[in-house]
Amino acid sequence: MAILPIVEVPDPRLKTVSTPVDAVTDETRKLIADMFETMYDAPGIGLAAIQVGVPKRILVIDLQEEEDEEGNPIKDPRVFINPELIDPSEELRTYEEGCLSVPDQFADIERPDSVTARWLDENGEQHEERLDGLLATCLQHEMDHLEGIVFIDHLSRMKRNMVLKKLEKARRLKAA
Ligand code: GNR
Ligand code: NI
Repeated sequence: MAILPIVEVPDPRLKTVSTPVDAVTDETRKLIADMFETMYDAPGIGLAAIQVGVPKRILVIDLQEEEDEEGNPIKDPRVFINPELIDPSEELRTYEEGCLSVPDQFADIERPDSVTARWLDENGEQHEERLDGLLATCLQHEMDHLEGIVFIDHLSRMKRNMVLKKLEKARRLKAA
């Protein structure tokens, strides 16, 4: 397993439309293992393959919402290969989103509150499930990455430029 470098804005690779996985192989499973290691290390609750430079339609998510008696997060790893969204709810919900490719920047984004998702798991088996809450939000955020969209692309140009300026400033401070 390996922690992979995370691609950050304004890297043009984040604008790539990722291509479907045609067969789930050992190579796919190795990438997925590396994606989980990278996501847990970051730490983040989701990661799309393009965020580690691989333009394939693969996502990993772990909300880690549950804790054990010692207060340590209980792992709940979920893999989504070639995911599709069906039947998004008319009801929207606003969540303050962040992204490992836009480090330390957050903004309110409105998305459908619940969605039905269809996807393949790491064994190539198909799943279909109605998802809501943070999982629905996170899945939609990750699926945007597969289309080359980052959450700040949902903001007005003025708000997006504000976030990008703050990010540049934080990077300059870090480099100094
Ligand atoms: O770690 C992450 N947190 C998060 C918070 C709210 C909505 C979406 C996310 S996903 C993000 C990790 C990431 O960049 N995935 O692409
Ligand atoms: Ni992201």
